[in-house]
Amino acid sequence: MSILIRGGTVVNADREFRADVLCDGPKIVAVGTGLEAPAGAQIIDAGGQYVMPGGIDPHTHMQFPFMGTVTADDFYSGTAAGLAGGTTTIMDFVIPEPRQSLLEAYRTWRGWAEHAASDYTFHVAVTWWDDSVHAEMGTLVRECGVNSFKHFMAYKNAIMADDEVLVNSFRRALELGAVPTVHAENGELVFQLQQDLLRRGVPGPEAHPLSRPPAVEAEAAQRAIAIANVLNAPLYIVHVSCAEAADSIARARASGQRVFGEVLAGHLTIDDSVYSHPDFDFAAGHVMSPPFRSKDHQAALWRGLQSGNLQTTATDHCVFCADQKAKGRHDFTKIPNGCGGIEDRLSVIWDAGINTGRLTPSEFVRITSANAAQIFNMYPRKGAVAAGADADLVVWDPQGTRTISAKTQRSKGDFNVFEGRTVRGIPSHTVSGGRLVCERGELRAVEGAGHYVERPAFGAMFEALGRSRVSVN
Ligand code: URQ
Ligand code: ZN
Ligand code: ZN
Repeated sequence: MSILIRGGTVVNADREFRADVLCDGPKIVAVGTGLEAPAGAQIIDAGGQYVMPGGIDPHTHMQFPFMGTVTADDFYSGTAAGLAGGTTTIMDFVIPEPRQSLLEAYRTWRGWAEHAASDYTFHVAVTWWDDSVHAEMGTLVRECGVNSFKHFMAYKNAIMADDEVLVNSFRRALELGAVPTVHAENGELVFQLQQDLLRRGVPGPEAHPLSRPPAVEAEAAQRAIAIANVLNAPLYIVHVSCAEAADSIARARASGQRVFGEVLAGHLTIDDSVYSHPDFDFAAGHVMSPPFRSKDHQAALWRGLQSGNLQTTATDHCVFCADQKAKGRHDFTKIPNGCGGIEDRLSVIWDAGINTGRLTPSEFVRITSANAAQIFNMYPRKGAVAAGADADLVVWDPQGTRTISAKTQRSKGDFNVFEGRTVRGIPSHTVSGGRLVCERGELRAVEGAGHYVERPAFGAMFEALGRSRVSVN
């Protein structure tokens, strides 16, 4: 089956140009002007619209067992929601329990993900350390197409990685040509601040941001950067939410360190006033970590994206419904942490980034797909509109509008942090793996149609980093 997208403006990370795009089966086979439609081809009229690489969300949690419950979106509903919003690839997380085999957890997540409607790939979390973890990281990289490992510096008594784990795992990742990534919050400080707040009689969701102030994130981000610097390892910091962490990344990059930062659509557009809302369900619906911050921090995150010091945008799609959030009604530390957004990320960032003049369309493509594809070694298979790339595309109507609401979303969540926001700039068509899966809001996602994306280890860049380590020593 072929699809010809005719008459649009193709937007890649490097430039915009007028061209038709021809897809044959799962691949783009031609990008150029005046392309002929093969017999039987489906034709999409992209006149007045942009044709961009489908979004890559580098940070999601589908069907994730966390804080005594499981996220509401499974791999089918979550990826279907993504397709509706123009996201065609997710990077989810395999998160082993402490002492659990990484390979066993990886196989479990692979099984769950067979239901995905879009392509998917996995970061694997390192939550503990011994020789078997060292060995299994090697197997994951060499045999399973995993080239990134995640470390949670928060969530004490659960999945938190201490400095011993960080140092061992960063060192091993470098040796293997894989990218270490971190959730940067000082888990000990969070734990102690939480206990202080409960003791002082502040058990509601308004205590959540008080237990995780920017300094707690800043310390962990700086520590991870320092560890990576000593080892000469690259580093990717997920959901950077505060100016201090963004500044640390900018400083490290200015000194030649290979550090990357990810920003969430929510952190760019929602501020911390949500936690003082009197309605528990509303405030708890926004409980995620790091928390939403004040507007000054939002401005710093936008500056980071504009300057190129922060490279990717994500959602951390991790959906819990009101009955799940209610577990923490009398103790905010028991509110499952996480919010949704996979269906809304592209529109929210387009509306707040392009319509305000902060970003150009090419910069939009960089931060919503191309940079993630490059950092995690999927480029140009993903993140580019080019012959030979996967036929994962979004036809973007810059004048189309939509008002976001939990009532109309595809996600199984019953809450939406962007509720009531009217965005201008929406997908008119989403093509995933060469199939038209969403047309003007009509979703035709197919359970199980997505494929696992193997991501090879890095070679040259890491060899160079290794050499510079030898010369430093
Ligand atoms: O920390 C994360 O990334 C996960 C566990 C989701 N929850 C969250 O609050 N961000
Ligand atoms: Zn996190
Ligand atoms: Zn997360």
